[in-house]
Amino acid sequence: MKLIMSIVNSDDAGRLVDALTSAGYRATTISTTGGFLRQGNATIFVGTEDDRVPELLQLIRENCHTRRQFVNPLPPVMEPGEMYMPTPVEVQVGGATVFVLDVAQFEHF
Ligand code: 2BA
Ligand code: 2BA
Repeated sequence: MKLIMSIVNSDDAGRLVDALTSAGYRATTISTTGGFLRQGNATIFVGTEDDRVPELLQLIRENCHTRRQFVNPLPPVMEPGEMYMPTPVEVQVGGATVFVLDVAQFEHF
């Protein structure tokens, strides 16, 4: 058995969970925050059998889209009287960041 942990854009999470449950997967979603952009994203956990992982990855691929976003980098430490003009930096975010973990034991009481 595997535990698939997917970090996805909040806008894609609902559609992805619908697709997963329709395909018979069980899923749990938690609200998370990206360390770099400090914006909300969603982390979806799915525990499933090894042979269902490829289909699951395909569903993630189909339902999560890549976006380009502009961010202002954190300002440097300033001396008194210095001025800082922030230049936005373009980053590519998502589709999805997916970790596939081996499950040592699974119980459902
Ligand atoms: P954030 O940390 O908010 O990162 C958003 C996007 O900013 C990233 O998109 C990446 O393009 C860029 N980025 C992140 N850290 C960077 C850095 N140190 N230097 C330069 N650019 C950086 P994605 O790679 O698609 O990641 C989307 C979200 O997935 C991330 O949000 C984070 O919450 C999570 N994530 C991605 N890789 C991860 C990893 N290896 N471990 C844990 N979480 C990860
Ligand atoms: P349980 O199987 O007891 O699951 C309770 C909650 O535990 C689930 O809430 C989900 O958050 C989490 N969970 C269970 N198995 C999981 C797994 N393999 N991976 C990740 N998270 C897991 P809900 O998703 O709201 O489901 C409530 C109940 O609805 C479930 O109780 C199950 O009886 C049924 N159910 C869930 N998904 C289903 C599906 N795709 N088809 C048919 N019945 C489903």
